[in-house]
Amino acid sequence: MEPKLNELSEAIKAGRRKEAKLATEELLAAGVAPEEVMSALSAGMDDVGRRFKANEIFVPEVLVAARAMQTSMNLLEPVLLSVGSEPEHTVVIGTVEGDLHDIGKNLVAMMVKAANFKVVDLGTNVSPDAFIAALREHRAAVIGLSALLTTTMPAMRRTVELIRESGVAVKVMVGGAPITQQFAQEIGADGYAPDAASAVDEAKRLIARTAA
Ligand code: B1M
Repeated sequence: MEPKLNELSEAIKAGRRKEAKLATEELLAAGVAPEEVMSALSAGMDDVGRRFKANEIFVPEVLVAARAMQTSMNLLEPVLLSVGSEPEHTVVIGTVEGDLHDIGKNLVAMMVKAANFKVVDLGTNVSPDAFIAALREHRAAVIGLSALLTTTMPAMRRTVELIRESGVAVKVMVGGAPITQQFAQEIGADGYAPDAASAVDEAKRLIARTAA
């Protein structure tokens, strides 16, 4: 299935949505693990990121690639979702105020859902007030904040500060390309994850710590 996985990466790079959809369907129908399909998607998007950074492509090309990736992710989601028991814990997740990037956050949400958590996804450009209101409404055990821009890292810091001031008891997990373990500690987050798979482990670790 290697050529088909490469074909999928190429379709993402070129933003060919229909091709990406078809390749994803074929890979899943052939029984390829969704995690492997996800790696092919990420490889395509990494290349898009590199070319965007080098000014070889611009926002419109990035957007069509992002849409193609989202189409494939929509097909992967039901396959990843466990058909197990009722979720015991809720995770509220969103991209911080001022930031419109959601592909990584969606991947994290998908993987966390697949690990049998209830996920409340608030989307992008989420204000601290909206995060806090959702935490109260859903009695979440964990909140996940995503940021992709260095310019929205202060919004992440502010969101953590306001969550603490609100007195809501919740574990805060942060992530996103510019976020580091050191920054997470600096802003008083409880946890940090560099990628979607680690975010699942981190959410579990934070919940186990609450229970202990
Ligand atoms: Co944007 N953009 N973008 N962009 N964009 C970046 C982030 C950038 C690094 C590109 C570059 O210059 N190399 C750069 C930021 C530079 C910086 O801050 N230092 C940048 C810029 C500058 C901008 C604009 C300002 C461009 C402009 O308008 N001139 C603008 C800002 C808009 C805004 O947000 N206000 C902008 C716009 C866009 C698009 C709308 C075109 C599009 C977003 C589409 C969408 O998300 N729906 C876009 C994209 C796609 C990118 C790149 C190319 C790809 C991001 C991505 O989806 N990666 C990106 C370059 C890059 O990262 N290589 C770039 C794939 C994704 C799977 O990875 O999101 O890192 P990632 O998520 C990972 C981990 O980070 C982690 O797990 C994920 C999966 O493993 N993770 C978490 C993420 N969230 C987590 C949360 C967790 C835990 C882990 O816990 C809660």
